Amino acid sequence: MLDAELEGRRFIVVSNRQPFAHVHHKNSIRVEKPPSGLTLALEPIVQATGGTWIAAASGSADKETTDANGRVNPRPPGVDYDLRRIFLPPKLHEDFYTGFANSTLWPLCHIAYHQPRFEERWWRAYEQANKIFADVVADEVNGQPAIIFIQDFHLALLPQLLRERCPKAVVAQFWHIPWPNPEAFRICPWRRELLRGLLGNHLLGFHLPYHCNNFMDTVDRELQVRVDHETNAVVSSTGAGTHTRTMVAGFPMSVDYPRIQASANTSAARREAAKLRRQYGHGNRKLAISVERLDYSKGILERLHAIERLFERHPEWREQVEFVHIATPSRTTVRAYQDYAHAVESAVAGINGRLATPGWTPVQALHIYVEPEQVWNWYQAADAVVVSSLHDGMNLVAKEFVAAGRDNAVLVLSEFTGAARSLREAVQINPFATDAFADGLARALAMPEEERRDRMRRLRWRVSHYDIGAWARDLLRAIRQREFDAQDFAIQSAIVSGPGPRQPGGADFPRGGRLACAGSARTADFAGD
Ligand code: GDG
Repeated sequence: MLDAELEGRRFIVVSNRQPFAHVHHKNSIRVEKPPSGLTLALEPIVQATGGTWIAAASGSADKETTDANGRVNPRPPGVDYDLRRIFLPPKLHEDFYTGFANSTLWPLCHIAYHQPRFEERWWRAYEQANKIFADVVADEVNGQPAIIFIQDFHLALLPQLLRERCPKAVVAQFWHIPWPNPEAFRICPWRRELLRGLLGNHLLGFHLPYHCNNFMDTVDRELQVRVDHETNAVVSSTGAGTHTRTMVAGFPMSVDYPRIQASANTSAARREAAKLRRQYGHGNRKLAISVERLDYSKGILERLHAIERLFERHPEWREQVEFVHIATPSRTTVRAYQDYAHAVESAVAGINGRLATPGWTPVQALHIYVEPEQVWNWYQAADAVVVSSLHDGMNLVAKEFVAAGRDNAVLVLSEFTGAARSLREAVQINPFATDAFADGLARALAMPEEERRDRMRRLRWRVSHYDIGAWARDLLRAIRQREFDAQDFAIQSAIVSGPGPRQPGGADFPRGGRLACAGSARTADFAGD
């Protein structure tokens, strides 16, 4: 199905994070997959297209498992695509990844109450790392037609660097995190460089039309470009009378619904889920869980406050529910993440110290990495999953739970996630409003069986009708459409007055008018984002 959209061209995914790492374990080497929604969701697409994935190395045994051309060789069993690794010098990687990506761009875009830091040295490393990625991608493409699909905020400069070096390629990028409003973004000293880098894309995707609008408002404010709201495109001059056109569109990302559902419904998975319920819910208590990277944007402290408030305002739930929070350590080299992990540990200890009784621990914290299949078993075991993000581009945990959870389980979901736009049958909460959050938890726990089943049935319909396959197809179709439009654009420009932007209302986007390309139009039909 996806092959048809590619029409024989190579499909190259570029991200900082690799889909798997090789690590030394005792006396052998094992393959590890990162706790990343991005790689988990994209892997089946690269697998289905037999494409190539280019990413930074991260595992202790990556060198030994990579050949002289940078490719993982041999491929691990079950991997049907090439992984080409980039080995960034350690200091450069630290300044690029720990510094500019995670301590500058991540807080800047999430507006999540951690002040972004702007260090000149980190910025230089970010530029340098993007250039190294550009060298490797250009070498891989080798002047041939290809679709280059760049991921996320680590590689904002890469599209522009590739435009000249890969003239036959289509360059597209998906930005997995929110795009803030222009006022928030303008504090970044290198905002114009970042925006120019992103306008090297033929197609730039966000999860929500809301983020697209923020992005277009930002370029409108910061650069001398023409923002065409009619066709959702930004036309920028590249000098010498030539122009580039970047289509901006919303594609709400989703999950591999059939695979997750099938995995969580095997008899082995059900047995494991029952075991988890016996172990953590003691068979008769409700079991409410959370799954996330240990990250301040996920609102873990806010959730812990609400849980404590639940037991104050609704004491009938004492000894009747256990909260298990699975938070896999993340970005542990970033100071803010180290401090946050300590704050979470001490908040958990505080709640348990104040409320635990013999045989009942209100909150159990598992700060460990769990295999993906076991994460899905946890969803199957849970009576409720609680997602409390302060701001989240999408949040795939919510959608995974809908795929893997029981028919009578409840989703409690922060209204500040992208997922909340479509998952309307979740119990939606504001993580900042502790009392109301606590009441939302009580409502979810006390919800009658029939209502729970009805809500879950509707949620399943929404996620299964717009899963990761639909997302990938919509993106590839939009890329195709963008190519046709570019050809049309060149023809018309030549007829009218040589190269130059067309006026709004041209045929760039036949349906035109609203911020909805293939992705968001489908969403309106199927998922309601
Ligand atoms: C970014 C954006 C956007 C978590 N713990 C473990 C584990 N996970 C997996 C989950 C899920 C993924 O990590 C998390 O995905 P999210 O979407 O919830 O959040 P981010 O990691 O922040 O992802 C986000 C996403 O990109 C995709 O565009 O939705 O808004 O911030 O798949 O299951 N997986 C395993 N062990 C764990 O302990 N195996």
